Amino acid sequence: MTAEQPTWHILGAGAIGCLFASYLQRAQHRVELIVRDSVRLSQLQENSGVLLECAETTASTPISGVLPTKITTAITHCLICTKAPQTIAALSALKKYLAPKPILILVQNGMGIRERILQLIPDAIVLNAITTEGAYRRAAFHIVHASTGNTLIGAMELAEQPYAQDAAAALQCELPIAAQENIAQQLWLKLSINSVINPLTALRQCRNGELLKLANIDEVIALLSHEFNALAQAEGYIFSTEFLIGRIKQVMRDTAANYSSMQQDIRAKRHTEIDYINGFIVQRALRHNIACPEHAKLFDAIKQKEHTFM
Ligand code: KPL
Repeated sequence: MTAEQPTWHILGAGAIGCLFASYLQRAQHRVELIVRDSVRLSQLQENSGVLLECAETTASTPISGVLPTKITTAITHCLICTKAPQTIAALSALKKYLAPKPILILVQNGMGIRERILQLIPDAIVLNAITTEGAYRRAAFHIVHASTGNTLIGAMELAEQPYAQDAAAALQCELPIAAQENIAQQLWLKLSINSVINPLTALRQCRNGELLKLANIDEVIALLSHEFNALAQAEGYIFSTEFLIGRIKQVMRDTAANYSSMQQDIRAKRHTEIDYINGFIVQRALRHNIACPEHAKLFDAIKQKEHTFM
């Protein structure tokens, strides 16, 4: 490791944040995991870092944890692994510790956060990552790397793509991480998948694969994909509706045994990412005068659920 290697701050100590922290630390990167409060900091210290279960092995990786108010190393590179609704509040607390032109990499579901971060931190370089690594939390700072995947990092602005290349190169570790040129197209594809699977599984409280057994599922997917595609095209992203339908059903099959993140949020009575998934779609569609009644129905239904426990 050379002296120019950055310190990677990781915001969000959930399963994905801990997964990246562990693999980066194991590859001898400098890592600081930003934890919410002193209770969590003590848990991390008592655990001697993060316990990572992977296939047959379970090993602990010492990770340095830091409270948002106690950061001493200016944040130059940060992986943002919080959920979309928590991101702005978490970043606001860190604003005074950010170096000029910080590289902030969003590793989360949903769209619309980048614009809000740029309002808060106008000189930030905000990149997006899409990861298919599967991880879940067994206990505090004890995670299971359930399935291996890959992570793509890219920039929404062409001029910022070199930052994505540098970041992907600087993040080298055992996890496959690469730069992706057309990340925006990939993010829109992911949005189409999340906009169907997440609210439907949350409303039915079922696993992803169980959606395929619903009598009217083909009709529901087709309606949602059709609305989504009209918006995507207006935004300059070209897919065929059949392609979207095929991908959505493929992800339902590939992740059949999983509970989606929104299903888990509703079950745990947590705020969901609906504002940044179907809410984002409905809002963007308004700008183009495109009607998205089926997405609006899902948005309203999830909001109603949230209101019962907020
Ligand atoms: O991204 C997901 C999520 O749960 O948020 C999917 C792809 C639906 C997998 O569960």
